[in-house]
Amino acid sequence: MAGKVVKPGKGDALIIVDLQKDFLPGGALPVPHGMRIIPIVNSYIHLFKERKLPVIATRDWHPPDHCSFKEQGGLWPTHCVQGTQGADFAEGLDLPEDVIVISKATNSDEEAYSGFQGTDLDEKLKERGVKRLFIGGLATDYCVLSTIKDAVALGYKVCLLKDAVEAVNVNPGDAEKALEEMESLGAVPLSLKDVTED
Ligand code: VGL
Ligand code: ZN
Repeated sequence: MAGKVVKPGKGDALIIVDLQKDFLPGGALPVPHGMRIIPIVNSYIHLFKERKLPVIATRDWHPPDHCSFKEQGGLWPTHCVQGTQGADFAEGLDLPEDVIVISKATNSDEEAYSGFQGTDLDEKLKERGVKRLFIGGLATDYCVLSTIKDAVALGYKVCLLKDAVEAVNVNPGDAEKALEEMESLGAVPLSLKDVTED
């Protein structure tokens, strides 16, 4: 779409979903090519900070016996255990000093893919007058998808940062399916050039 320029301004916020070591190559639940998005996410961060707009980073923050782990009968290898290195934000990620960190899936008996589920994210956004969210991170087909579904349901306008997401792709085609679903819900797909071009 030529000429699609969206300038982040008042009422906008950036949400970086689960850009943590365990979701990157070498981690416990690596997203293939997850590293690719780090410099791009950093460019979005710099743009939002320049404009004094809120930057939020969600993190998967599980207790050691979380129900999503295979040992507990869940789907996933043990990952993002609270306080471990794997749960740290990615190396090279330029989170600002005043980043708002949202920890999720912190109860043993409850899975939470969405950054809104069981957190005060909605409250924090409303306090700051946020109406539109620019969302990227990991993984397209799980936590990004769920966060965007909840954001739309809560009435936020959503821009999907298409160049700043990567998928787990447990089944081939999951990424495409998730992208289609998010767009059909009304999430507007954008790339860096759409927010930086004059
Ligand atoms: C995620 C699987 C398990 C994600 C979190 O951040 O997308 N995926 N826990
Ligand atoms: Zn998890």
